[in-house]
Amino acid sequence: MAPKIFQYLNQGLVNIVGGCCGTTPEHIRAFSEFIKDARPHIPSKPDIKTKLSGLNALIMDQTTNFVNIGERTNVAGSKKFARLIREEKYEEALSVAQDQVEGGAQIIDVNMDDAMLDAKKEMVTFLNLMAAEPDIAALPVMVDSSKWEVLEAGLKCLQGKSIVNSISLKEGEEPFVKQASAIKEYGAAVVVMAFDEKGQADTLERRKEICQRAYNLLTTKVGFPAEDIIFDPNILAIGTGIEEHNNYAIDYINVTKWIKEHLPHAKVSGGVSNLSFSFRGNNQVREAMHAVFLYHAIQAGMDMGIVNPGMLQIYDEIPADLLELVEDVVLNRRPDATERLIEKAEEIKDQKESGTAVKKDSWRDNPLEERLHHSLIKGIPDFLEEDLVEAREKYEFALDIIEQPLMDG
Ligand code: THG
Repeated sequence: MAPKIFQYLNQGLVNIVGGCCGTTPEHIRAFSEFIKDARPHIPSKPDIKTKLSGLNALIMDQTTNFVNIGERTNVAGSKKFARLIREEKYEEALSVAQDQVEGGAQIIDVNMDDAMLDAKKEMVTFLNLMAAEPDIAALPVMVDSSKWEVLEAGLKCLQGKSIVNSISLKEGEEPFVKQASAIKEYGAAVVVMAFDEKGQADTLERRKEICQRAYNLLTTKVGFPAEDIIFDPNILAIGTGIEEHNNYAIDYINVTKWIKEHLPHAKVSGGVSNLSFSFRGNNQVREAMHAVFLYHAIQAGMDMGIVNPGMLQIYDEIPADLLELVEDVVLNRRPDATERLIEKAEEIKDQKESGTAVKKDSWRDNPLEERLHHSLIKGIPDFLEEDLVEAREKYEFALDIIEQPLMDG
């Protein structure tokens, strides 16, 4: 036994050698001969990476591309989701999360802030339901609320390593430090908004100033791991017709570059759909704006973003004329950029209205059995009622439906 242990010692793998039932003083004496000059195992230095998780790990390093955070499970950001929560249709509300997973979301943002809802109660209910769906529970969760008690209630439900969205210096340093310490204790990462006692940062300088101050407080006073800090330097609406807003996207892109250079290991995120609020109702233009913005922001170092994952346009597929107009607005390239894009948006809208109806989910055109399989496998309850009525006509006994198409699925 002693020579066997010696092999491990030589490879530097061993911390402690001892005996168990069956080892006698003679064994221990033989071991101690071998280990006289041995050195204990030296643990390798952990590499500093942002590590998040649900049931699966999401480790961010040089090989990770931009990380999509699903925005749709937000009562303030989706009329449909808000209605489902208000009506307590949780099964269907879960399918909103499921759709985002299928659409490519790698993190799920959940927000229940609504004056008509008990946000804390809804957060706890929904997070617990999400935890029971394997595809959804695989992902890290971003608890999104402006209320600390909601964030903390959320943290208590979550397994793995989640993200708190968000804290800021809005109310000064004391609550900021206190909340950050609690988040560290819970083992979560944190989104820090560029907001302080004076308000929301809307220039490049203000963004830098607040991010630097928050970073210093977190890394020195709180001892927060720098790789668990995610800055959100405010993606604000552009193309609003107000001149002061024209440089918002550029400022965000520039502060992103600055954060990556000056605040080691910190990550950069943002709510991408905010950018196009003034083009609400025109998704083609909105998606083109998001694609152009992300194209430049990711090059500047943006690591992750809250997006509608199923609706991400590809930069290279934007029609050339639209691309030029959108790029003029996003990059603030000419004073009449907004007017020109509005004109184009009207034109696109008119074309749409004279066109045919939007295409529905194509899997709904498949035969009955395949639709049942799809619903079952993906956990989509929305069409079960109509499909089961059809199945009851086709199959003689209800049990046959279970034993055949459902079991096959
Ligand atoms: N930073 C951080 N967190 C955030 C934001 C941010 N959380 C919320 C928000 N901003 C990001 N989420 C959304 C979600 C949806 C939309 C915008 C931002 C959105 N929704 C459609 C709209 O309003 O037109 C809704 C359409 C519908 O009802 O389906 O655009 O910046 N840290």
